Amino acid sequence: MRVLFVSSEVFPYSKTGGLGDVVGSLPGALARLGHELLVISPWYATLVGEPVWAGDAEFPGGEEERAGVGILEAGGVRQAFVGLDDFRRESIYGYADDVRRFCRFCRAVPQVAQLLGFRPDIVHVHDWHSAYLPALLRFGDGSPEGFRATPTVLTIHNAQYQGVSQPAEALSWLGLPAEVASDHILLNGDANALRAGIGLATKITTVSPTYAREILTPEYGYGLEAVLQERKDDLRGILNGIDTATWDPAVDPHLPQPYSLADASGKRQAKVALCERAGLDPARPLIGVVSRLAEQKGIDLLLQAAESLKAQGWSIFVLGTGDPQLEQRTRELRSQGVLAAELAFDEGLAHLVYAAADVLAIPSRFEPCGLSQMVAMRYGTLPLARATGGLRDTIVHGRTGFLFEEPDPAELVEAAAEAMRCHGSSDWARMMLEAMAQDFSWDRSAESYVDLYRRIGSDDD
Ligand code: NHF
Repeated sequence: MRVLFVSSEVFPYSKTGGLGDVVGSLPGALARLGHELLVISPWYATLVGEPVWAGDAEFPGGEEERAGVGILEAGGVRQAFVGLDDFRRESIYGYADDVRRFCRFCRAVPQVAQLLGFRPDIVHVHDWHSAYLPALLRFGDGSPEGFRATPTVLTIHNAQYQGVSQPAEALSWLGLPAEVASDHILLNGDANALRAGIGLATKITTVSPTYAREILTPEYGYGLEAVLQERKDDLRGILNGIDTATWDPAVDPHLPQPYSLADASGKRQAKVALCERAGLDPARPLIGVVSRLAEQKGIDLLLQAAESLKAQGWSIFVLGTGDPQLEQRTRELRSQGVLAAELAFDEGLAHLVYAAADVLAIPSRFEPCGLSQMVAMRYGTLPLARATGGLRDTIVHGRTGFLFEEPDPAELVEAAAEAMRCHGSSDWARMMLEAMAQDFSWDRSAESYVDLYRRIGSDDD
């Protein structure tokens, strides 16, 4: 099958979070199963890599509407990058006109695929940034021949971010007629990209079975629960995998000494290296945090619990950037000696923390899938996590990690106390081995996506 992926992020070219990781590794797994993949993403000023110029794609919407297209090929997957002046900025997101920027990107996508001679059997879009594509393919007047009827899949990586704007503006950015808004785009008076994708994609997936159930409720649906309920029969949770070649302690170049299930002594070396760097005592058990510093991730809960965790005997090391208030609180606790932290986005240091920590804290309020717990387990680091979304689906309490139910610092502290009692015992060693032996590769999930694509193709679902 020919599958077109469309995403705002693709690792290693662009990434702010797990979306980039997933779109960076799932297409390769699909290609290994024999499918033909093209991934289209924006050509940011900050892009990592040097695409080869492939020409200009003209797309509907006025004289000036043309995009420069660059291509690269890696791991059996073709990558196309859409060059628009909108993407020549310092950051990927965070601008008042983000919805307009990604509407324009979506409008260019069919023409970019056409320029490259790629006629997809399936268009697979990810999160709100590309969620207007099903509407554009169906109702837009500029899709190249054959694109209009192409089946679409929308994967929701995070239902909280929806791409909201004024309805009249969205219609003009997309070049769509007004009746499309009332039927498919409006939610509570606003134009909502994710709502449009949910209503119009042929199938919808999200990144874990538990999150697929959770988003049907007001607590996790962020206002989309009713639309999702309507499409319940077309919604499926498929667990993410991780790139097991990148995340492999046996060959990880960021570690002082590689290690594996057979000989985990390099894990100790990693801990010594991190503790030296951070001024921590390597004899104490270590809780690591590698996360966006955001309310979603429950970082506020961790910071509230930090003193009690320290009193239990833990050291804490936090790596991440994000919400200025959470960054400030982290700095305060660091200056009080409660924890160590680096407020940075540092891929190499993240590898070291995954290896060095005894426990990785993931106290998320919601977690569509979560990748860090899978990485942690592969590195023999036991997750200490809130039982939600993909965390619930991938961690077995008392066997491969420690789970707590409510997003409450007291519950986090209690679960950490259980982990502390277990630490150093033969149970701990057994848990580490079981965690390291888990298979979080993409192979199984990639097959689930192929199964979904096939069902759409054969119309028997
Ligand atoms: O793993 C990739 C990621 C998820 O839980 C994560 C999230 C955003 O919040 O699917 O997307």
